[in-house]
Order: sequence, then C-alpha cells, then structure tokens
Amino acid sequence: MNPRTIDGRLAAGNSRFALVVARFNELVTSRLLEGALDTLRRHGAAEEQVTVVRVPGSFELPLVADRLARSGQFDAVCCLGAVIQGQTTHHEYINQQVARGFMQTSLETGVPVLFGVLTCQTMEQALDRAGGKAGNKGAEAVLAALEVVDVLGQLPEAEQG
Ligand code: DLZ
Repeated sequence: MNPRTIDGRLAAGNSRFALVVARFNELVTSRLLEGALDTLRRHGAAEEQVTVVRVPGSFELPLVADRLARSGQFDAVCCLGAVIQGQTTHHEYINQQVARGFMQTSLETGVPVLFGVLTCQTMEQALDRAGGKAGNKGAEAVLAALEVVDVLGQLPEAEQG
C-alpha cells in the first residue's frame, strides 16, 4: 500500500498570521508571544505577514479571533493566553468556553484558530510551558498553524451549499 498522503510543510510561504495575546498573566503570555514570533521568523515569515493583537484576558480571545478570522486577511489565527488556577474559580468557566469559541470559529470560517492557551494550576507550571523546561506553547501553536494552513492549501475546496 502506498496511499496518497497529504502532509503539511512547515514553511510560512506567503501566508498571513494573526497572533492574539492576552495581557492577563503577562509574564507568561509575553514569553508565549516571543516563542510564537521566533518560530514564525525561523519558518520564513516576514514582519509584514504577522499581526499581533492584544486583548485584556483569555476571555476576550474568542471574540477577537473570530473577527480576525472573518476579515479575510489571515490564513491562521493563533491565540495565546494563560489561565492559572488561583484563588478564584475563574478557570472553571473560561477554559472550555474559550476552546469551544475557537473551534466554532475554525469550523464556520475555515480559518484555523489555534489554541495556545495554557491551563495550569500554578505559575511555575505556566512558566515551564512558556519557554521553560516543558517547551513553549506559543511556538507549538504556530507550528500547528503552519502545518494546518499548508494541509488546507493541498485539500480540495469545500463544495458550496
Ligand atoms: C479575571 C481573570 C482571572 C481571575 N484570571 C485570569 C486568568 O487566569 N487568565 C486570563 O487570561 N484572564 C484572567 N482573567 C481576566 C479575564 O480573562 C477577562 O479579561 C476579564 O474577566 C474581563 O472580561
């Protein structure tokens, strides 16, 4: 068996990327953004192919991502945030809803919205995943974006209706 196989290449090409970054827990999200930008640069994206949009917190990510995805100006939208379980139950309400919002926008628009939101119990765990010993989730979100954009470019267009 040697089936036709479609693999995404990790190259920016002429694609345009939006990075939406939550300011809440900025110590963490600024590192996610650094990882994301570095990964885009390393894969050939020029400055004019990348737009960074800041929002107050992760709760605001889906709305802004949705607007960007529907603008027709971007091939992928990467959302970066850090929801850390503190002394509030905020995280219980936010994580699934945010993920659901990204998924909904992706499916409705055909523009991939990537989940680069850390959902951690402690700040230490978050920092580990923002360029520390457990990698950088911002960089991972961009890699996923590059791959999916390329895969979508190789797939047949969806039929109308
Ligand atoms: C209010 C709040 C809290 C308690 N925790 C976080 C968090 O851990 N991560 C995050 O990105 N944002 C948090 N926010 C802010 C909300 O996402 C949102 O910006 C505000 O509730 C205003 O809508």
